[in-house]
Amino acid sequence: MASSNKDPCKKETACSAKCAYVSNPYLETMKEDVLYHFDLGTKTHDFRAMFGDVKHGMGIPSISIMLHEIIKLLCHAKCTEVLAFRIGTSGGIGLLPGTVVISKVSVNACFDPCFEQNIMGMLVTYPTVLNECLAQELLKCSKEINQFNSIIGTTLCTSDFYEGQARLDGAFCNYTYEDKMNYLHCAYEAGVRNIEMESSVFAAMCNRSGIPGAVVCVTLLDRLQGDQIGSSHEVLKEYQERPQKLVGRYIKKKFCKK
Ligand code: R2B
Ligand code: URA
Repeated sequence: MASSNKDPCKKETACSAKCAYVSNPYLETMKEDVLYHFDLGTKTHDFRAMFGDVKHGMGIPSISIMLHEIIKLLCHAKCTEVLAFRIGTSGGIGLLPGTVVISKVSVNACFDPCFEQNIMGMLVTYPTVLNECLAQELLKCSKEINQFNSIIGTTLCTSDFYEGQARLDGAFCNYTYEDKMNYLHCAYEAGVRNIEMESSVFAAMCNRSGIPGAVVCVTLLDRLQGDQIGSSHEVLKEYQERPQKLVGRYIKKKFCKK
């Protein structure tokens, strides 16, 4: 006779254990959870074996979709003490290109510290302040590396690279050079030091899940000087490695203690 620890009367669900990171009662009623964009499913893959040791994530343009699935994945894998990092590039305001900006908050085009999501016709607002302690620890790490300048600042998150970032070089432009400069100066006055396109939803989802998050982006140009990214491939490549270097060192220091 075969023995089993499983209670035959208990229905198997995709998410049988309670998990601190997700907050959706429907997950517990699902027999299987298919993470469509990753081509993974809880019935076909052993999430815990595959991802149980995962401690961090990263940001991409489809970051909202990715984070929904990453956060559920972390739950299925029963990960604990997770930190999330969005590393990447940005346009700076009043900074030397190559400066790394560690975000203290992500703001929208009106410089408000929130992310608005339209859910079934209703606008829901989520706060976008990032973990202060993590930002300070990253800044300390950058000083230890001592190879490039890093600062803590406010990050403007837009849904467009051209008009959304007040560029004059898009396919359309119905404003003037003066309008652009006025907006960027107002942004600077509001504490904004860089502009990118993922931090708001990243910060909002970190806050909703309780995962401490950091946004670490290098600036590729100073938007007060122009709109085109004109540095050489080699220079841009080296710039792009800076956030990776910084977060890499932080992870090593924090999780690889001898
Ligand atoms: C930074 O760079 C990309 C646009 O070039 C975008 O993904 C971002 O946030
Ligand atoms: N990424 C952005 O979103 N904006 C820039 O200016 C540069 C990189």
